Amino acid sequence: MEFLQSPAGIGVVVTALVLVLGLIFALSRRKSGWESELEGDDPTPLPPAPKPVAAVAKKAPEPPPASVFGRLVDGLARTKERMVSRVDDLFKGRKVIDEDLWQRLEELLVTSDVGIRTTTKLLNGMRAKAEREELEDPARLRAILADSVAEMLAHCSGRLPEPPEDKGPLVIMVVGVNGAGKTTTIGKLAARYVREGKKVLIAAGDTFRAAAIEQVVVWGKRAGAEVIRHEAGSDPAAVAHDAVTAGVARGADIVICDTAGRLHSKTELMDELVKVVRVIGKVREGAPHEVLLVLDSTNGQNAIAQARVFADSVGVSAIALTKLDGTAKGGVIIAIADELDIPVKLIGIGEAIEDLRDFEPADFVRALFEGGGVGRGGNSADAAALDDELGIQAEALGDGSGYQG
Ligand SMILES: Nc1nc2c(ncn2[C@@H]2O[C@H](COP(=O)(O)OP(=O)(O)OP(=O)(O)O)[C@@H](O)[C@H]2O)c(=O)[nH]1
Ligand SMILES: [Mg+2]
Repeated sequence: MEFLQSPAGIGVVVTALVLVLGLIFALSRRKSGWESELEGDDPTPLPPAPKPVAAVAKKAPEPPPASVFGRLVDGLARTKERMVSRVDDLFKGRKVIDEDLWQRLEELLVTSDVGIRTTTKLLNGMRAKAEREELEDPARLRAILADSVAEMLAHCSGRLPEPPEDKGPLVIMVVGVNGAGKTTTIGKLAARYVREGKKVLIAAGDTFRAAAIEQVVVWGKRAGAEVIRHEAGSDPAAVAHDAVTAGVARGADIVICDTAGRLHSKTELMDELVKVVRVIGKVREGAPHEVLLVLDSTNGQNAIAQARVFADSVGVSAIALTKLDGTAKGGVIIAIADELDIPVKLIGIGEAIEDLRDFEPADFVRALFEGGGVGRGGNSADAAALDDELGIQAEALGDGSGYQG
């Protein structure tokens, strides 16, 4: 006590108080993840919905050095479990290839979302091969199945086009039903192009919800791409018009147009997409160069029906199949390859920025039939955290948005 009353003691107490107050002040100035990401390093916050405005771009983050093939194996773990592990169980202990085996294999593939039509085609080919080679060992059928799937998938892959020679931007329009993963795919794609040194503009064409525009702004900052936006509720065709015009004027390499999710069965909403396509074509001849349909693999066979309607309305030129990591329904990709005449160019195997891949059929089949290990699967905690950060409400992705009608 005496020490505390002495000048030296008072000095110590005052210094300690100053340190504690300083610490409390510093902690109170820290921002939440969502807040800091939206504001970036810029001390001035984004203006409230300016018309149209470009979001500030910052350097795209490098993806973490993960084993590329390992992530694919992880991502496909649940589909592998549903399809290939059950095939292995089926063959185990069997000595002959008989009718019962073929029937069970058929049932197994149909219930793995391969679909009846594609399963029949696969099995007819396998039966013919087994007869030709006079096969007796059921285990040999596993390799034949893997080859047949690989052959089917090989016909439906492709690459996104390069920016055209005339120096104008490549225009990619992204469409799909509500919550399929359009905006996330655009963010990942933009980041990839920026990493390759390309100048990217994103059109925040989902004007239906203000949160959808903010979501694009966050992805734009994360990717290092400019975002062209209008106010919520404005005409999506006008946003696309301004974005493509800006892309031409500013010498962008790529313009990616987001659109609001819509139920493929709502004709007036599909007509709105047709208008966006028309307007883009007026600004830049030949555009959009790619109409990318984003399909959610957890929709299984329903994805095929969606693809048919979108293709009839807006002429889909490529498919991105998302959420393969969270589903056992990845077998649907085989049906997509067989039933639709549209190449799958991209696959989504997680929410992280590097989880968008070019679709490589050979790697895909290898990961399914050869890759070992147990995957992360499911909609991970990462997903919830990212949704939180982006301000996405679970109900906003479902019927609650009202947009699907
Ligand atoms: N696990 C996983 N989740 C994904 C993937 N792609 C997208 N998602 C998640 O799916 C949810 C919906 O994604 P969005 O990009 O907002 O979907 P959207 O099609 O733009 O939705 P709307 O704008 O409402 O039509 C988000 O939680 C994403 O993180 C993927 O490949 N794997
Ligand atoms: Mg969206």
